[in-house]
Amino acid sequence: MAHRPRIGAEPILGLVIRRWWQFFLAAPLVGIGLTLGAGQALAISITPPSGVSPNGNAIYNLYLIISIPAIVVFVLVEALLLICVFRFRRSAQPPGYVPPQFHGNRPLEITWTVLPFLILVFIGVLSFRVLQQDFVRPSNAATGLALVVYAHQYGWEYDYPQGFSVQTEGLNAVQNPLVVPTGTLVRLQITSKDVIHSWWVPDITGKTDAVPGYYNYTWFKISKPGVWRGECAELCGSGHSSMQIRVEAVSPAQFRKWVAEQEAKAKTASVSPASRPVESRSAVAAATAASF
Ligand SMILES: [Cu+2]
Repeated sequence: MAHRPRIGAEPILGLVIRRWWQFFLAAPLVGIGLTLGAGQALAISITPPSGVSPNGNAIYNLYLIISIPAIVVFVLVEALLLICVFRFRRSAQPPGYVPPQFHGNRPLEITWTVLPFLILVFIGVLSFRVLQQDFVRPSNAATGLALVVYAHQYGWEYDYPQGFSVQTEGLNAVQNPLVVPTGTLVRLQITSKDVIHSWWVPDITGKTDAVPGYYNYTWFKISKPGVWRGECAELCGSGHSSMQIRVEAVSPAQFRKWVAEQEAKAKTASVSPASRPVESRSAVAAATAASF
């Protein structure tokens, strides 16, 4: 029988020491409870947003599918660990007890090698299939609106095919959102003017790196009007945390109205659309401009 210390003058501490294993078991549950409670209070979810664009939604579904083997493996491993720790603990065995000695078990070893391998292959294949969809450049015919995005420390510039641009600097993305029409496939051609950044709005799509001298593509097709926020997802300097993104989806009619306003503003300000890549001004730009 294990020796149990007595602390009569300190009943709570004594209780903790006498029932240490119960507290040990309860701690993770209390931790999970506190995390969920705090998450709810702060409106934080343990799952990603379900997505207002097909590719964002595919990432959400991927997360749910991968969670199934992850939770099964977690529960199995933790249960086996706790069973071994408590059931076969030294203090529960007679003095001089030596556990049974095993020297290999081929079926068991093959199983615990092959099974995790198959689970990882399943997760890997599924992840590559879903995530690469984000970076496939949509064809000109499929694209409803082609934008060119320039990242810089610490803001974004969105060049519209109609000849004007929306610029954000740090936190003022709230006043200068990227406005797009609903139900339209929007293609982003993303690059950077200085260091590597990453364009990420979790409700809409995955992360797309903005790399100097290189163009990455992503796309989205937002199903309903609304405003969604995001941020630069690549540590890019001291102002990284302020490099906010705001996307506002409006109906095609409202979008046309907004475009007309921006064109009028651009005319009066006589903004020069310098250093735009060739593609944005070419046939694609003309085609997309004509559609709005
Ligand atoms: Cu950045």
